[in-house]
Amino acid sequence: MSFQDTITSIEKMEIRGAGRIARAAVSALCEFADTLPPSDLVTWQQGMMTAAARLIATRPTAVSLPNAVHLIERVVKKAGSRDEGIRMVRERSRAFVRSSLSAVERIGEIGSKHIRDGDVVLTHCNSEAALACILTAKKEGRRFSVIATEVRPGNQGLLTIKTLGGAGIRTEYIVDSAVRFFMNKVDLVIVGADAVVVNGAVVNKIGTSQIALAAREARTPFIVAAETYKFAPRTLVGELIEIEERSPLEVLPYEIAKDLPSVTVRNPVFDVTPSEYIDLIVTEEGAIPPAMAYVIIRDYLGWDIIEFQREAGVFHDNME
Ligand code: RUB
Repeated sequence: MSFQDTITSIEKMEIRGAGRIARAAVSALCEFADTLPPSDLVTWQQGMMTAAARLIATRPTAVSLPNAVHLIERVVKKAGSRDEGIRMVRERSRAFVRSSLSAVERIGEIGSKHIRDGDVVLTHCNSEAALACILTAKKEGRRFSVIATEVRPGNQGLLTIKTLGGAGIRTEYIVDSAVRFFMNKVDLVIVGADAVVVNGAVVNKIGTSQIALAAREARTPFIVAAETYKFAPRTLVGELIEIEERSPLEVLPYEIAKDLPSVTVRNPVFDVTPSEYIDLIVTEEGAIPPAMAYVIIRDYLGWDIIEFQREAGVFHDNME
């Protein structure tokens, strides 16, 4: 797929889900590195950085996207020549895709342990990390059923029920507003994440926080499945995660909206679930309580925290 095709597909949500977006972005940069016309190193580096910025701008909420793109930017900056840069980008991009896929598999192995025989598991949206837990539990021979939400307005629930149905898992498909109605029969909620912030709060598909609230009220465990590259390092220095708001036309067709000039349709597509409502975050490095999110950012993400603090102006030399 060409660089421009990837940009368009992410914007139109043909490529969607935080992990898939990250893998598509690094693959697009790999392809782009090769196709830039012959030039000196600096021009190539500038071209790559512009492309990286365009990719990051496609969807603002999934932190996996800037995290993955940043890995490529780092090798672009380090390259001693254009050829070396292209080679390093290729290696880094392939390594990221490989490690992302194996992270999802590992999360499946760890998260599946929380699903017991006879459980009813509720999931929201279409998360490959959350689904990995469910599919692995099925492969391991456990007998359970799933409740999957519809996920208005994008209907990502359809993708989820196709995967669950394809795996022969007994599934009930419900509208988003029926979650509380069913919560008392749910044993476990598993969702994915677009971002995990330093205090352990999780940003995921709109509606996730309402589900967490209902789960808390019913004393139902609420688990998040998230690769470490979804943890947001910039939240260490007080940056907030931007919540994407998409076109009102995804919610209400123009034919209806045009006759209602006083009605404004709002379409935020993610929300924030506070850490108090989350029992566990399953990463490829192990399952952690949300309060340990800082440790993941510090120890596993490989980001230079001091570099961030300097950029944000919160670093003092005596902290070194
Ligand atoms: C997708 C969504 C998913 C997370 C995690 O939103 O909220 O739960 O991205 O998915 P959208 P994964 O459909 O708007 O991209 O585990 O696949 O990375």
